[in-house]
Amino acid sequence: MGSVKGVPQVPDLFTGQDVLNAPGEPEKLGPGAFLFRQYAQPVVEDLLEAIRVVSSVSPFRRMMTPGGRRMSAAMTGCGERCWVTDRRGYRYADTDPETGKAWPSMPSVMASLARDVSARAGFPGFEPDVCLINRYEPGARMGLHQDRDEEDFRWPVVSVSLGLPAVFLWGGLKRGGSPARLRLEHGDVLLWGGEDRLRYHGIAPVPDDRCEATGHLRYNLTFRRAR
Ligand code: MD3
Ligand code: FE
Repeated sequence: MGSVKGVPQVPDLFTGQDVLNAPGEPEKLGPGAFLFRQYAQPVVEDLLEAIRVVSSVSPFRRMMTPGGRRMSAAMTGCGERCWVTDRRGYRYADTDPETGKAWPSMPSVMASLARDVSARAGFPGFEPDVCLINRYEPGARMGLHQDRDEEDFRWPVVSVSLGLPAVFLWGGLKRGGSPARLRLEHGDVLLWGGEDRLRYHGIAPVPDDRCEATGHLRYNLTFRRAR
């Protein structure tokens, strides 16, 4: 059990978990949107190691949009399939177009975190078949978009932020209007389901900074059920 000077140590009799380290209640951002601040903190190093393993098989690459622009975030992924974009369009692909091989399987630390957080947010039985991994260098961004290439929008999307902080832009169900801004930090977890599943969202240009965990990089993991 952890010990913090001056704070009584009260074990949680029901879960056996140290109360001081127990994950807090999420912040409710909308009817189906939840922010679990620091939820991934206990496994951040394992997640970063899992990213190294995945990207040693399927390297990060900056993909082309159908409009012919290269995305500023580099991407890779793992699971049964992964989201890709090129001149032909956006889609889920069962093999990595760069390697011609299957995507690496999803490391268990990733799958467990996604299942665990979705059950807590009221989405039991979520079994992601995709973990898309985005890597941002300072200045990289992601414009406002909807995630709508999945077959069944009843499943939520779970996102984990690692490394440099960034401002998440969070708009409405229709294009237009100025989005709300939310700072996301190393270890924060977001979940979007239900009525909020098709909200427009994006990432403002990542400020130039350094951090202990990743140097000058921000990573984001998004867990989805594509089929
Ligand atoms: C809200 N990634 O990969 S994660 C993406 O930080 C993506 O890399 C951003 O948007 C990133 O598609 C934002 C937060 C997020 C992810 C999925 C959502 C928010 C969402 C789906 C629906 C609504
Ligand atoms: Fe998205």
